[in-house]
Amino acid sequence: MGFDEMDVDTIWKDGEFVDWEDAQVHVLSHGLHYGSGVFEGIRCYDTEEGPAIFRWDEHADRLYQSAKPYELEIDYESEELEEATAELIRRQGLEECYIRPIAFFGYDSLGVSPKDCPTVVAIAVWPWGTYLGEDALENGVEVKVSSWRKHASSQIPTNAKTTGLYVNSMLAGEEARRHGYVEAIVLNKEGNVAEGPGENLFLVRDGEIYTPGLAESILDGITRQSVITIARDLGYTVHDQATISRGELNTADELFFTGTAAEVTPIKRVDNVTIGERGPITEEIQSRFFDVVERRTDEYDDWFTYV
Ligand code: PPE
Repeated sequence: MGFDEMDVDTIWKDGEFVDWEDAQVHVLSHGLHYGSGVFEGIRCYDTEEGPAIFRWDEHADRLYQSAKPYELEIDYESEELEEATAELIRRQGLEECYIRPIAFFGYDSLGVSPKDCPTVVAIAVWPWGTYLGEDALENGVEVKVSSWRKHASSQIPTNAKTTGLYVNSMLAGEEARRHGYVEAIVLNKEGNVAEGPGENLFLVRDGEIYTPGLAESILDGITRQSVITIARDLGYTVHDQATISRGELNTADELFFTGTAAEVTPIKRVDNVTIGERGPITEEIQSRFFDVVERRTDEYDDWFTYV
């Protein structure tokens, strides 16, 4: 669904609330030419206490951390961006939505060096349903191991959520979809499992849970961190610094993706190998995750900002 079909009309840009169609940038903006921006994806859930933003602080921290290697100065405090986001949600009467803060080098001059290019900061919110298809959460998705590899973390900081990185995700995801799959799994330079184009990956074997470690060219997903905590609190052993070989995908008892957009999505097939319908551990974690984010439990209340 395109933005024009959505009931949203306001964007926060550089300190002001502007009409949706006025949130423009120049075609010679640095960020457009060189992918020199950082962004976040955050969800706000519909709860009995009203809209609740999930893990604002962690997302804001990651935004500032992502900007550091690029010396991209973000002249707004987390609290200011959080208040602007809450105001966007209130003004547009949204009960639940996706939140997209972005900061990038704007318009001044071109050339790889951003020199005097100012930082543009914007936040948009809009309704965003299930990421990987209507029935993905229940029935799982079919994925293809991509022929594209993830950037090595010696080539680009893969733990920074940088706009330019996502052409790699696009190549992997579109390749998978051209072959009839819903999503890709991307291997790292060593040929081990990294993550999806926009998701982290978890594997279940013999009742224990594994997810690639931070040195495997992954984004340290906030859903990943939340699922690790939730799974441990449910009593599971979670190996969160695992190295997972490609072959282990085939012998997994269960596989699932995590991400802000993807939430907790089971994987039912990898290439020609059937993993199976949503497994019991995936189901337990997924159901607990939705109980948490939709606030059907009092636990983890410090993960939420009520709008
Ligand atoms: N890895 C990548 C490469 C990634 O883009 C995401 C989020 C994750 C892992 C999971 O991170 P987290 O959201 O903090 O749990 N992908 C975002 C972008 C999706 C898009 O299509 O745009 C997201 O889920 O918001």
